[in-house]
Amino acid sequence: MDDDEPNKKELELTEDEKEEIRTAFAVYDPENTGEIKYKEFRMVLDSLGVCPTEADFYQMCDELDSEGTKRIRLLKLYRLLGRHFRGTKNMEALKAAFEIFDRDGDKIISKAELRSVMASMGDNTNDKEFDEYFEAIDGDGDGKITWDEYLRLVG
Ligand SMILES: [Ca+2]
Ligand SMILES: [Ca+2]
Repeated sequence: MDDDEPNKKELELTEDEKEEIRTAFAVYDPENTGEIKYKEFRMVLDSLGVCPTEADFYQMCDELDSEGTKRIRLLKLYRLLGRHFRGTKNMEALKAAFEIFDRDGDKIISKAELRSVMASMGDNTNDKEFDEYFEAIDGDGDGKITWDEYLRLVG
């Protein structure tokens, strides 16, 4: 039942990464039960440098705690963090791409910026399609794409 994840190979952790997770986990699981509470899970994530938003955190908990025991199991954590670590590996490249879009460097991609970069890449969507595309990325609808919104798109 645990073998249905696509791209499983790509998401596999290295031994070093597993060790890092195990060590962080063990701090909150001194009795080696293989399980920790949500609150402790949050601290494990912090210590691993994974800082999800509140909403993302609870989504992770839901995903990991499919039985609803309010506990996070180490074995499931490997899987989830595999995805996350693979993501951070590409973080530099993602940042670089973001900076291409963010022409004036204010850490926000405006509609005009996105439009002009897409145009320079030979994009020929019409205004209506472009608006729809932009709205799909602009999660909170404020007309600007933040780093978080961008990550949601590419991540
Ligand atoms: Ca900008
Ligand atoms: Ca926005």
